[in-house]
Amino acid sequence: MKLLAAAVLSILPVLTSAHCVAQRVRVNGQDNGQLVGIRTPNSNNPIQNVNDQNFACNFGYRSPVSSKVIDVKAGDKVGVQWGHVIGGAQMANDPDNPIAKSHKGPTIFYMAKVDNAATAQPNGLKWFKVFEDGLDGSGKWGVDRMIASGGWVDMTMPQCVAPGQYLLRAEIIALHSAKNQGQAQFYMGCAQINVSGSGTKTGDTVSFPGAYSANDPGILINIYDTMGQPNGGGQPYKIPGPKLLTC
Ligand SMILES: [Cu+2]
Repeated sequence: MKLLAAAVLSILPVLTSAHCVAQRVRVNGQDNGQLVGIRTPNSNNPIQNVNDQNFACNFGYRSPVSSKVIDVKAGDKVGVQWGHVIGGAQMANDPDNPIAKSHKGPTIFYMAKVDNAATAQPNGLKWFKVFEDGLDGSGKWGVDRMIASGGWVDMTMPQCVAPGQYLLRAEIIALHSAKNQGQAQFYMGCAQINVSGSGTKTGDTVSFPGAYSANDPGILINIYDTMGQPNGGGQPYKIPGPKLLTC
C-alpha cells in the first residue's frame, strides 16, 4: 500500500504539469529573447473557466514584466513561442516540451488596440481575431503544428490592420478532456507590439471574458473517434470566437 502510494505520488507531478506557457516573440524569424515584449505567467497552468476575469491575458506574471514594445510592420511574420515551462524544457529530453502531445486543439491570435502596450490593462479591451489554426483534413491540429515548429506559432500581420500599439493575445485550447464541461484547457499570453503600416481596420471585436461559452461546440467536444484517435471524430472542428479579420 505504501509502495503504491509512493508510485502514485511520483507520477502526479508529471500528470499535473504537462501544460505550457507563452514566452518569446519573434518577427520575421528574429527572436526578441526570453520574456521580452510578452507578459508571461509564472505558472504553466491552464485557465478552465471561460468567464475567468483573467481570460484576456492570464495572470501572475513573472516579474519584472518586460516594458519592451516590439515593432511589427504590416505584412511581417510575427510569432509567439510556447514551452512546457519558462525556459522551455523542464528537464533533459522533456517529452512534454513545448506541450504534451495529448493536448490537441487550435492555436489562435487576437489583437486589441491600446494606447500603450507596455502598460495597458487587458480587461475591457476589444479583441479581434487575426489568426486561427484548428483541425485539418488529415487529423492534425494547430497544436501538432506548433510542436513540429519547436513551440512557435507564426502569423502574418494583416496589411489592413490600423497602425498603432496593440496587445497580441496568443492562445492555445487543449481539448483532450473537453468532452466534460469545464475541462477544456485555455492557455494564453499577451505580447506587446507596435504595428506600422497604412491599414485602417481593427476588425469585429469581442470581449475577454465574454467571447466564449462553456458549451461552444469547439469547447465542449469529444475529439476522439471510436478508435480513440484524436481526429475530431471525422467532423470539422469549429474554432471558437468571432470570425477572422478579413482585409
Ligand atoms: Cu495540460
